[in-house]
Amino acid sequence: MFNRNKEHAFAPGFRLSALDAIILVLGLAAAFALSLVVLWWGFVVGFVLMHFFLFCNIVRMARPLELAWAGVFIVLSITTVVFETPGWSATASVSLAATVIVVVLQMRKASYHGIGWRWINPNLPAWWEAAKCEPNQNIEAAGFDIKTDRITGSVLALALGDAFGAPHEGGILERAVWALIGRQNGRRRWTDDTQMAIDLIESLAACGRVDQNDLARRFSQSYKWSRGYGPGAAKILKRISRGQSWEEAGRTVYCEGSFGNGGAMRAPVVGLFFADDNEDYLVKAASASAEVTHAHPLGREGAVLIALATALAYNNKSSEEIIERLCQRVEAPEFLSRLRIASRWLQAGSNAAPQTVAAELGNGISAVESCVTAIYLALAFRSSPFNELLGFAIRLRGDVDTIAAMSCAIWGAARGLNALPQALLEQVEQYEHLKAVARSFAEAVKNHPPISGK
Ligand code: R7I
Ligand code: MG
Ligand code: MG
Repeated sequence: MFNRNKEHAFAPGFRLSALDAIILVLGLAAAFALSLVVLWWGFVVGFVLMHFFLFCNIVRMARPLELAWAGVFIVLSITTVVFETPGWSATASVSLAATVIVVVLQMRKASYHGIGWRWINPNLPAWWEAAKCEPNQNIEAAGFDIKTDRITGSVLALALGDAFGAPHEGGILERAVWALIGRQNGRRRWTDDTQMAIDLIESLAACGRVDQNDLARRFSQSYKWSRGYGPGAAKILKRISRGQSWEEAGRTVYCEGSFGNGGAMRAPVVGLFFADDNEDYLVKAASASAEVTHAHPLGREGAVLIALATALAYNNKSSEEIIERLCQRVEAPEFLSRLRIASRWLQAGSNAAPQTVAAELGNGISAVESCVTAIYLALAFRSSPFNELLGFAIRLRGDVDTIAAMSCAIWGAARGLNALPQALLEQVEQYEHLKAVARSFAEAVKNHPPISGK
């Protein structure tokens, strides 16, 4: 059985020790030799040996399920030997049915760590980390709080993607500026992406809904040029600070409002907050949260896609279903064509190169050129370690902080806090404060009254 003791290394997947190999080889030789004497002797030894291999090495079965299977097989074998009923073929058939049942039961467990665990149980690292911290507790029985894990994981992953992506964002000038101001007390500085996500978290927790006036006030009060806001967003927020309404300010810089990705980069927070609510309501809330600074239909639709993808990932929907639901929701053909490409790549399991992703899906500062890219990355790396996702987002170039923030937030909603590398988290500016914000947000999400429609 999977050992939760922290002294043991995390080593899921197929396993074969030298002793296992010796037992298998000798056992098979013995089965062959016995079958030459009495056929069913050889059958019994070979059948048991194959199950030993399946349970211990392939599926890594828990002891109680192994014993249950062995009980069925032993009872049938004894009655076959003593009373010649039900016979060896019935014994084999019933035992094989029992094999299927115990394997399925094992694969449904939060601790499943046999072959294919990355696809079957992608939350295993989170379970392992949690179990490792509390070796004396039975995490499954204690009800591992997956909601808190995923909400805090998503928020902190957003900040990680932002802080680690920021030094790579934009052209040579932006990178030179960041080289000068990108550290805060030796830790990695985060940018507008994280600041606006915090503002949105605090507003949602205080108001229980998207309150655009409250949001405009918080966004404008938090504004600091050194967080690297987009030029249009910076102007809008300064105008709001000077007393202009957000409705007016948002349309004076760009007449239809901004189509930048600034509305989408904070939208994972909306997806988490309304993940258990009516989907139409979530969509309206995401659009309204973006409208305060990004009134353009494409700016708002980018936010809707990111919020919905986060909510679906949080609810453990398959990557196929997530893309399908987004395709059904989306209105702008610019997003739809990119979603179709992402869907094709995901279905084919093809690992598109960073240059191909940048060329076909985009790596720019507009919502159209970044939102589907972020969704694709989160899903393509869903079962991979966090560092692989972050590394790919950096190699993609362009608007790295924002694409990393959005994709990491969606990834974090699926994989949870315990899948995030602690060593990286501790390098992020104000990590302890961010963790406290994420934790109290998780409580606010879990406690807000359900919204069934509107
Ligand atoms: O969208 P926004 O808040 O930018 C966010 C980005 C993220 O990468 C952050 O990390 C930060 O670095 O900036 O900022 P906006 O200024 O609203 O939009 C970004 C850019 O999109 C603008 O500077 C414009 O170049 C472009 N843009 C538009 N161009 C023409 N017409 C946005 N809307 C328009 C438009 O209507
Ligand atoms: Mg930024
Ligand atoms: Mg950016």
